[in-house]
Amino acid sequence: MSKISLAVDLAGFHLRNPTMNAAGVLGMSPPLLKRVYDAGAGAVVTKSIGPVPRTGHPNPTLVQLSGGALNAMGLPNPGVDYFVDEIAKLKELGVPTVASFFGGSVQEFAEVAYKLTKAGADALELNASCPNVAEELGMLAADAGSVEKVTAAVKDETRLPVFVKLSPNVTNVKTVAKAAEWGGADAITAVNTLLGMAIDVNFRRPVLTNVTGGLSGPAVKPVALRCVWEVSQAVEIPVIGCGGVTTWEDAVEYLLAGASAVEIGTAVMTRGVEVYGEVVRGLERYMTKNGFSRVEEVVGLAHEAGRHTESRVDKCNIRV
Ligand code: RRO
Repeated sequence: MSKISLAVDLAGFHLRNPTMNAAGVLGMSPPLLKRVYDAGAGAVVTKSIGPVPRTGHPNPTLVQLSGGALNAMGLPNPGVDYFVDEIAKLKELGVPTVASFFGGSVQEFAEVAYKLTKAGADALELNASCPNVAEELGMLAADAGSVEKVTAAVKDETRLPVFVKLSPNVTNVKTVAKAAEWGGADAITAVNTLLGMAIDVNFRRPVLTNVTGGLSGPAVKPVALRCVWEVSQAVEIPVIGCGGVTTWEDAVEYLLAGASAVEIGTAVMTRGVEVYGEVVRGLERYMTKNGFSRVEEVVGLAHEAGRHTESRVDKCNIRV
């Protein structure tokens, strides 16, 4: 039997295996992200970086729930100019780095992308979907036209692969994914956190100072998996699955749904960075047992079995 390769290529960005951390997990410190890589991830993703430093929301910004975690960090970051040196350090450490970023306008997105490219990032993840800044920045991913415009402006400023990270908090994720593809996105990351809230029964008020936050972890997996399924039907570019991956079985589900790679975030809180190696080893065993020699052979396989699940709306020739 031919030797198994776990390597994947995302629009020219080569990964030794199809796992990365989800943006925000373990922040952006080079030594911490190096630990993710050393633990087995194929590449690392930074916390989202913006044009200027932001302190984020006041505490509490994170609450652990039975099915995952709810956060309203509020995009805390030191600003792109500070981060230029951190990218250089990650390069020195030999860690393939995806720089996640955001802006408050089309122009700001483009400027940050330009700076991150010059700094030496290997790929960019355009965060169109932070759920925690609705007032100031607007939730870009809710508007397909804006997603297309921002993506096109970013693509004009960089030669790097651009992954556009979408929100599950929309009526039709396919429409937004298609808009990103029209704007020139090289891949879609599906999806960011699910908007939610928690209330403290003793204080009788919301736990998070921001009131609402983004839910992540096992509870969101069925929603995120459905988004990957739909997005992979709507676009030709690769899809990166994100949402509640904790075990290798979760990762395989995402591949079968149409993802070419997965991002693992909240599981680090419960399983530590070892989760990356565990998922990779489990995936390798699964491929060996089932006779797959390349990850691509697994991608989207469940669609072949699921043709009968096409909805009546899809058959009605509605443009997505
Ligand atoms: O910083 C945050 O509050 C945050 C971001 Br940028 C994001 O993309 N997703 C999320 O759940 N929280």
